[in-house]
Amino acid sequence: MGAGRKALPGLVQELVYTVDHKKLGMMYLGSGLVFFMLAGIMAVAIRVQLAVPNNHFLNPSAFNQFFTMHGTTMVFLVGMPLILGLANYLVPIMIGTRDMAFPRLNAFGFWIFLFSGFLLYFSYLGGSGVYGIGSAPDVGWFAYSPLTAKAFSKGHSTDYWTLSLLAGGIGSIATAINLIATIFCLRCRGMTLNRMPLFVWLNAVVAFLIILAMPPLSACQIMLCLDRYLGAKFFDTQAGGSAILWQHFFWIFGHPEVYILILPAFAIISEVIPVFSRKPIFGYPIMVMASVMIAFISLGVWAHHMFTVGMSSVSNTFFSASTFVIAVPTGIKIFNWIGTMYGGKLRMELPLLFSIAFLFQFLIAGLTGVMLATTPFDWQLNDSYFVVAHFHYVLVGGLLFSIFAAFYYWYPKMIGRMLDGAMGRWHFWLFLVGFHLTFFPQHIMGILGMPRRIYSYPADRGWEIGNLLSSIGVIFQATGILIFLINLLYSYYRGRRAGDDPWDAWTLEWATTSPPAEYNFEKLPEVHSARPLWDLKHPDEPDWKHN
Ligand code: HEM
Ligand SMILES: [Cu+2]
Repeated sequence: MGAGRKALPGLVQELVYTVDHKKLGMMYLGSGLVFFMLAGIMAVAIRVQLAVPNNHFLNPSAFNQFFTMHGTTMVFLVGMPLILGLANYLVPIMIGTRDMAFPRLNAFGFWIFLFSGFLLYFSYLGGSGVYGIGSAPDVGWFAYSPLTAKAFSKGHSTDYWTLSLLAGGIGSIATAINLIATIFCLRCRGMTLNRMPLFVWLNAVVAFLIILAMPPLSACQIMLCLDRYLGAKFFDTQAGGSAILWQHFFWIFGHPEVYILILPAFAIISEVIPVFSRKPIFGYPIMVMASVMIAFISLGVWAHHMFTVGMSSVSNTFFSASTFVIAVPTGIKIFNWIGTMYGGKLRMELPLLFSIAFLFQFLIAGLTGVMLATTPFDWQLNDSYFVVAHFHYVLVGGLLFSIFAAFYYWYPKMIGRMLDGAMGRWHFWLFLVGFHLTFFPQHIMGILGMPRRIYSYPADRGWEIGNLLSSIGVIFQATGILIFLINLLYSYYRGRRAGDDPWDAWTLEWATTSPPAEYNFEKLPEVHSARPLWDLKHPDEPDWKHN
């Protein structure tokens, strides 16, 4: 970057050939942002359609395609690349090494992710019969059987969806294996497991979760292909198959997937809060243990998505109870983050602002989650807008807010310039207000009985005000995002120079230049505590004296 910018063909060639974890990390982040814009535009279209009763802005089939593509894109093409991009970029530098364990596998992981994204969007070109617009997947992001059967899903849109997820799963498993090998084999001297930044710990846990949760997804995609192409009958109830089988496979993946997306958010928050409170993280070993517990328990709660399919009451009770249990380690974490801030010298910079909003919003998401885990409550509100509100508090209020924190925190490292603070504050406040305006009323609309995925609604149900507010909120959110994107570009050229360590932070990525050199460190570092840079800056009072 900086002075020696390359001409476009040179740059493209460099990116296509690269196996450098930093470039691949930024390519993940860049493509994640592009897909984020696509999925965002679809979200806006959905909300315009639902803003007023009896609306005809979209036609019903376009509506079905939009919410399917929005959900699928956000989970697999926005959430996944943004978290994997950050992990790719940061993990090797944070553990003081020069690259991932398998750089070529790393490039493979990125390209197959991008391929899976193209595959999903090519569906718009491959119509049923005529090749035209209007044939994207429309079976919802969890694609329940029997909607995906040949009889109900003609043409190839569902095939694109299946193959895209299959490819994406292979890519994320490859990257997860790579992260595990990197974290467990390539740490610099002195970086024992209990000195690793929590960011690295949590990404290790996420990598294990990916390896455990993705194969069931791939398995059920393969079964669906067999059903659709070779006349297998896995999910065909009329031929002795089981529609519920799909749901079990899907949610054995789908629930841990939520944690695959939210543990990296925890990882980001766990780096930001200490640095901006000027205190080490409170209860480091407990944080690690709680993360491992969360991962374990998350593998055993999948059927809380299935309380209404008619499982036995023993199953319902088991899955309800196991879901409650997960609130314990999560609660511990929230206490520890607050404990870290408590009595600290808080610097209200943007990374901390987004982190505090995260804490508040994730708490609400957790509470509505516990409510939904209560079987009779879920019988009432399953597939209502209450659920839409809940999962957006997790995914937007949790994941997305923490990703913004990450951008403000690490952009200076990646680009060498600070993001503009004034634009950052506009982004923060507009997005905060818009987010709550959009998703808070959806709790109430759900309680008033509004089902999710309806194309339109009559005017006499009492849902009008909620829906209108919800759609107005989207305008705020979109404006905030627009300012953020402009900021990313503007600061790339005009931002204040960052220097190596603009936040006076403690982990190794701040020990190298901004942006880091090709090989990260000229001489690999050696660490003596969990805060190596603190030790350097305070030779009289280093951390390692105390532990
Ligand atoms: C990272 C951010 C986001 C993620 C991960 C996400 C994820 C999802 C998912 C998984 C669905 C379910 C789709 C389905 O029911 O088939 C969904 C639906 C929806 N999302 Fe998002 N979303 C995000 C951001 C947004 C934003 C910013 C908005 C509004 C501006 C939005 C509005 C909607 C709407 C209106 C639906 C349809 C609900 C329904 O009727 O089922 N989403 N989203
Ligand atoms: Cu779940």
